Amino acid sequence: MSVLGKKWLIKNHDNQKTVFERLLQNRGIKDVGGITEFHDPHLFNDMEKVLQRLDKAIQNQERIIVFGDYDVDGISGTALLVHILKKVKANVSYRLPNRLADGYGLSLKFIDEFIEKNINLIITVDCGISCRNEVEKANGSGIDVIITDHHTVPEFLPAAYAILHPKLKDTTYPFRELTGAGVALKLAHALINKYLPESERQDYLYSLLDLATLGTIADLGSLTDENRLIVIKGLESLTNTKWAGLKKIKELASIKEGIKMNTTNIGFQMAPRINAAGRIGDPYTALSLLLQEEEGEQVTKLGDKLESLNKERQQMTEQALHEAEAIFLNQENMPSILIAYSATWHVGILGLVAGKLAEKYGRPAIAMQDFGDTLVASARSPEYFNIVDALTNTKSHLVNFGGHAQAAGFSLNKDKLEGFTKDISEYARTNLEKVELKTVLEIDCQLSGEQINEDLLSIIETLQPFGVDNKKPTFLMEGIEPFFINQVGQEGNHLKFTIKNGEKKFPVIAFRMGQFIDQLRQHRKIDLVFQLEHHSWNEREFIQLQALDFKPNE
Ligand SMILES: [Mn+2]
Repeated sequence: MSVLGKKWLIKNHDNQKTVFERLLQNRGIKDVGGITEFHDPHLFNDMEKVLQRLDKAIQNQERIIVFGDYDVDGISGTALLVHILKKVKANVSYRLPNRLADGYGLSLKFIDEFIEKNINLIITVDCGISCRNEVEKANGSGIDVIITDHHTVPEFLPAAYAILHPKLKDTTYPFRELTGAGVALKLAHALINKYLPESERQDYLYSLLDLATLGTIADLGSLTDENRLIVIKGLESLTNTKWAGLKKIKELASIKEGIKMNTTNIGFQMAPRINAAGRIGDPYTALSLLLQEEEGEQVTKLGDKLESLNKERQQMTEQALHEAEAIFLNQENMPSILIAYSATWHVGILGLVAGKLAEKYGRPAIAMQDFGDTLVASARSPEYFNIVDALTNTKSHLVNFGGHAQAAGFSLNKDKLEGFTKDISEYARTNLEKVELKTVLEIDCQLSGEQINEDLLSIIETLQPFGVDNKKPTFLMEGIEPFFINQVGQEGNHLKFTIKNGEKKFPVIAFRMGQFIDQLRQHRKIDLVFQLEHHSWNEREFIQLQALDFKPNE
């Protein structure tokens, strides 16, 4: 058994092929090139209609409101659309819901608010496709609604003035996997082409790409086709970003200006800071920061606020996780579905807690905030269990529920908790009976020490950016000898050692694996799963293995 208790899955055993051929085959691609030009924004059926309506609004200085979502995708999509609308002199303002007070999406009370504020035109970002009632009400009050969204298309569409959505049934748009910020980018692109002089177009589009990239990565967009191009160019743009707010967030994450950016910088350093605002604070803290035109006091103030929210979010998540684990680890057998609730857990961190539990224990997990009479819940699940099916099966206990196969949200009255727990536990037990409850570690292929060299590393680099549908290449080496084993890091959390395979030696870093030092020392030979990277030390650059898991070689 591996030290992390994971099931290792080698995707490619075809030794006739080169490592690179196997990496391409595993990703379902023939070459790494991909598309080099953005798709024409006019391939969206309604784009021309949208441009004409916006032209009229700009000419007459009608009041436009951009209504976004409170997550990174919604916030960065809103920011980029507001930037371009200001640039073309539209009379534009913006509105975001509060997760706690308003919940997701456009609700009727916002339409009342917009009627009162004499808004003429609403443009949604990353939401709206399910808002039939709200659109109807807006229509009745003489407000036009343009929907830009990427969420699951319902059976009946809202009667909006126009809809930009890559998954509409009759769409001619060639790529379906744009995120909310990606769809907003396409509208921005069309506006740039229509209003900006040709000499400015390319630079301005380039400057919006870093915002679109934040949304694309944070929303786990498939890094293929146009998303891949957005992210490649957006990461370049972010290296020396034009926006004061993004500069500040990079500074808070200790990322120096001019240093080449990667998807990990965004996914683990920048996006969590932006998300913290929408999770446990006010999403405007993040949006206002992204909208700042110049560096200065305001940027510092908003940045500091975001940083303290993010620290608080981290502490809250860790504390809740600790409390949840204490419940399960005290039980004799860990249940097939993990269910935990507390009055002190904030709604904004429930998804993070459930996600971490599901990932760590390889089974569905539900985290709930207890409001006394009601409970609000987030559920996460590994790919072998459909959580929406499970909730559908137990819906007689629930007030409402919704989501995807691996992530859902719901609420229930407390007097139903016992019945719900019993039924969904039974459902999970039955459906997971034949499943081995282990998280799977996918491995591209096996390697020998001789195959690890600079050529292989440069080949791997051509596959970047890494993310959804294009994971960073992961390898296995069997029967290797570890030596010079040391605990490193402030509390000895990490391991550093050297491995020998054939004649070749390589340094290895194993983050958060300090606790396994004895297992490493006890065995003369191990099997190691790792990724390859460059590491520089004392102005020298060398190849380092980053360990993901290991087990004794027997
Ligand atoms: Mn989204």
